[in-house]
Amino acid sequence: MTSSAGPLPGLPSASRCLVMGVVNVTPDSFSDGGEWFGAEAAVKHGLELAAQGADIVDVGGESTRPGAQRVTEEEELRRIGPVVTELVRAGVPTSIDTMRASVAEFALAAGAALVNDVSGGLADPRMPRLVAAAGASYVVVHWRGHSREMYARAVYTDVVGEVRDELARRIDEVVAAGVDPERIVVDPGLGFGKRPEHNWPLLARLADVAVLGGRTFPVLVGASRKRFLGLLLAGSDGTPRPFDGSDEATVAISALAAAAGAWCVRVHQVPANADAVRVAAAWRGSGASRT
Ligand code: PMM
Repeated sequence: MTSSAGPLPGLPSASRCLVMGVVNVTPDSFSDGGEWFGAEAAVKHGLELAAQGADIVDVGGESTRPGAQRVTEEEELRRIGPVVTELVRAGVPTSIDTMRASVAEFALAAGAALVNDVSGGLADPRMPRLVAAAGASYVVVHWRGHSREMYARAVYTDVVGEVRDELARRIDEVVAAGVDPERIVVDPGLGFGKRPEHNWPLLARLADVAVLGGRTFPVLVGASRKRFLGLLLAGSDGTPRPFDGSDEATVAISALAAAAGAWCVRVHQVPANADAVRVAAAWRGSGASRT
């Protein structure tokens, strides 16, 4: 796998793994819900993430935590609208984290460079055509259903093989809808319809996840603060680490994923992850030469 996939328009080019900082404009996202709920606080946070070294800032207005209820389209637009608009105006490469074509359409018109659709085009069948018509870049995430039902569908006999097959089918469909394959990023969807034991093999085999239908795609990894890290780091009494207690583990994943050739890591805390991807780039770069 290579992290130097061709440059995606409007996004920094990938001579190292990129860092995507997360701004959840939600009262209930699973690790930072409520913190950046107001538009002003969310814009300020996005600018801070960019100043700390985020290459892209990902703005979302709907929580996808397990069990979450959907928000209305109007509410999602109300949440993300001013935040995307202001970040773009400030020159920050911005992505929109949404499953709704209407929300993506607004964000793209406002200047967002990337559509990050955790459903890979399954939640809103209009999404792939919209992305194609806009000529936008598209993160296709592996997904098996909305938050309410996602654990019921987390049943695999060969998680890497099944995720690859299902992602390959999604890619065929979005390409058939007109999306340029050069603008597709794939994401194994850690935690989306996956239990903790499913996430680890996907991470360990990122290079396999990248190669679908004979083509190598840039890979995005979203492990930051996810429950499987809290469970890994549980105390001796079995109590999972709280979300913000898994930031160091997130940095470890970023270093490992970047060293394995990931295109981008999506994280809540930028500075240490920005360092980690640089360490990985030096590590990968010197692997090519003998001393
Ligand atoms: N995870 C979340 C939200 N958006 N997008 C991509 N591409 N990949 C992910 O793994 C992902 C995502 C959920 O995490 P959050 O609620 O902490 O943002």
